[in-house]
Amino acid sequence: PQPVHLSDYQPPAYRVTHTELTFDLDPASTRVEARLTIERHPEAAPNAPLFLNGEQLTLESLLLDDEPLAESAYQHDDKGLTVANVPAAFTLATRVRLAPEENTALEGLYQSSGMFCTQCEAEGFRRITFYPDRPDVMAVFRVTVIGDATREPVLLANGNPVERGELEGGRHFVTWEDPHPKPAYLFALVAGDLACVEDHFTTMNGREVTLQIWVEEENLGKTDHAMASLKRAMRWDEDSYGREYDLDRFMIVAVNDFNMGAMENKGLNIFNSAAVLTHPDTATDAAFQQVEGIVAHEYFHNWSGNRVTCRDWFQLSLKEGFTVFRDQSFSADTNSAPVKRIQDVAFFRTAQFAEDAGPTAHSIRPEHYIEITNFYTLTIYEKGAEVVRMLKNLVGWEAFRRGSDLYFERFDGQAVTIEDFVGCMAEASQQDLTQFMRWYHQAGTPEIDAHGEYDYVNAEYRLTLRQRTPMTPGQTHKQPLHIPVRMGLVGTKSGHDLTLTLDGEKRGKDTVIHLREAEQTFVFTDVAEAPTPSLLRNFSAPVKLHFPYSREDLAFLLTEDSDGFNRWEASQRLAMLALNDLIAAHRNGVEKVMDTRVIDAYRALLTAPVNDKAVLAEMLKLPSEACIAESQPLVDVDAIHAAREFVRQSLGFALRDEFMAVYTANVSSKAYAPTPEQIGQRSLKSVALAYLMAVEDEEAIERCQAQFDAGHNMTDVRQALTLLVHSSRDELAAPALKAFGEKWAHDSLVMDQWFSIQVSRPQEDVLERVKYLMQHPAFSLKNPNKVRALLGAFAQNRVNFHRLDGAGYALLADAVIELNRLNPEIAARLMTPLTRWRRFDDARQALMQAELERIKQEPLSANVYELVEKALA
Ligand code: BAL
Ligand code: ZN
Repeated sequence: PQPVHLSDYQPPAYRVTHTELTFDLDPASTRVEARLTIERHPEAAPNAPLFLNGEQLTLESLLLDDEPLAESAYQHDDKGLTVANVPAAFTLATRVRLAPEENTALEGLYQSSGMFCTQCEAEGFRRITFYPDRPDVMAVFRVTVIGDATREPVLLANGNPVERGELEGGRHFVTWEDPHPKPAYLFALVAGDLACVEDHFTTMNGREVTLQIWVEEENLGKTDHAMASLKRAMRWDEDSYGREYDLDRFMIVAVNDFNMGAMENKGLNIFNSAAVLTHPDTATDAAFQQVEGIVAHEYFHNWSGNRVTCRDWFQLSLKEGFTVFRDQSFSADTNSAPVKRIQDVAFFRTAQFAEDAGPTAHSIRPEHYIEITNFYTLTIYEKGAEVVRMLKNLVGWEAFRRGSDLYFERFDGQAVTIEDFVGCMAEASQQDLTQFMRWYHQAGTPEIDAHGEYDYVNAEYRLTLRQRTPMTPGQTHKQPLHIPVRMGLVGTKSGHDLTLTLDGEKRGKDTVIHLREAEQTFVFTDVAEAPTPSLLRNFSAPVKLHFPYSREDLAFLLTEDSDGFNRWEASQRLAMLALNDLIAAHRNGVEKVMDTRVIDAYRALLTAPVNDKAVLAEMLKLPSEACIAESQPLVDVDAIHAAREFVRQSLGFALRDEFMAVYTANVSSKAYAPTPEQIGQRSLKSVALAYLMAVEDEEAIERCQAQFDAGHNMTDVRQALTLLVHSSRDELAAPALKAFGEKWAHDSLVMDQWFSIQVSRPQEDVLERVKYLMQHPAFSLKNPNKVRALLGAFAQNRVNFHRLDGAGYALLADAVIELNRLNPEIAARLMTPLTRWRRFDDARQALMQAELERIKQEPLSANVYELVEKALA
């Protein structure tokens, strides 16, 4: 497979103005007729050939202006059709056949649980019909779907239904029109036996919109939260960004087999059922929050993505980074803002930093790719969102909003670039964002080495920041970035934020300093007492910041910092210092000794009055093993696990009564609601129970068992089940797992949780268990959710996946090889942990490399090929 380069971009020579499609659905042989109205671009050469992408299609007929094209007039290969001589304006009609039932890649038109559905982003439409399948070709679509009236009573496509009727042989049809020109990747079709929950929304200009969520009949009781979230998101986008919905109806469909979380097709969002269905009995708080976020994300794409889309796939972050930023802001406004930020950052620093440090590191706007589906990454999405967040903070909300308005107005109905977006921000704010643009071009996580000195005599605090971005594949030389560092100086005696004076200018008690050079020193004057700096508040830039904090400094910031985010940050840094000592002790075979300062800090947290329970819960959580690994020069899986367990148990023993008091105080029999208050209460209770279960406290075991048996809601049940299953006592684990598995055998999404919980346990039997569960009737390699729940979760189980005999790697590689044939996109994602082999010790490196070499011997999909090549380069 050949790479595609951004520098090779050429505007399309031909544009499609109208696309008429007719689908005659059949699982084995669906007929697709397309009639495209095509115009040559005024600036294109008159002899420019017409190219239409098309893959895995059986071409039955091809007409140009209603005349059959001679075979000599066009070329057909495995990538598409090229027609050498075409007029300046014409129609092209094709008829093709395809087999949805054989489509296990879940791109294009496929079947899921008997229903037909589509996934076209990024390049799935070319598996449906011959078409210029690129986002800068935007057409008005009219789509007729013909199906079996019994098997497919519901026939959906984008836009509004304009005609329907009965046909011979028990067939029927519905015709849909979408008045908004769109690229092919936003096309969608769904046909099946679906039931619908309907609601309404009145837009800010008084237009009535019908809202529908289509699900399998048995899931009708699981749509309330998604619907409520949708309505909140619609209102929020009006209030925050002035964006109104633009069709008469907005539909969401839940499907069981889906590669992504969801897809923003115009007017017809298709969702992975895991990203839309919730019920207190079956979904956890985290799932409720995720559904809210994803529903909002897909809805927000209607503007940031659909009305204004990407010129080419190198611009993917244009729509994804902006939309993730929008959904994060929505969730922050709707729930607890500090907790949302803490959770997002904890995830980001674990997962995106790992991507940046590995062989697939790429800039937010990559320069080239082989397979674009490999680029739906944390860098494009989450780092893209961090960059948009920085932009908002740099120019201020008002200018950002003006820039956003300008962007939507100027580029409505167009396919544009990241420069267009940032250009609007620069214009609206009158700021020069030239250096800022480097964030989009430069890969890797910038690191800031900071140190400060207090000069008592002159009452000055000198803060020196030095930035560097490590080399990443293909990018050896990095330039200094514009890094906004939000900060305060906390008086070490008073515990108060000190007033900041920088370069003679009074800055209040919290300010942003701008690091633009490789090294800069900021001199604060009139600093009345020795301060402890609170740096990078609210994670004001996606960087690693190193400051030589002592444990006393951190214990101080943990309680005294006025910035909630940095109080959490102090808790994490303090824990990390202790963990690092214990990791070293483990490696050196020295007895482990718990740092009592951590115990004291936790005790202080547990006994102080509680402001926000959810924030407290986050502060009490230790960094995950994956997060700890990211901070290590070389990952020692066993030492990290042992150190973290040691800290958990030490805290559990030392603070047993405090944790029990917190647990007891937060038990509630109130009816479940996914409110921030209740969620905070449950998470605090869960954290406390986890520490108590770490030491297998007898009373805690009873409480845990009771919480499991009570079955009050899935959040409580899942937490209790996890703790029982992850305990060392099989007499606790086995019956609970069995009971849960039997109770929920009928519910696929709950069974996914059942899979994940058991393959995440630290015990050594996990590998055998994974093999056994792969034969379980509820498991299927063809279902991405199952793959993620079982194999994906296993690959996150660090001690077991990284077993020294290499059996974990071999198991994953076997699955990748099989999935490479079935579903290349999922195969590539599943393989990611193996690509990070350079981070581990020699023995593991060799084992992981050997598995990559074994994968490489296979006839590979472009997805897996690209990843293997990068991993072994
Ligand atoms: N556009 C693919 C799914 C999403 O990011 O919303
Ligand atoms: Zn998106």
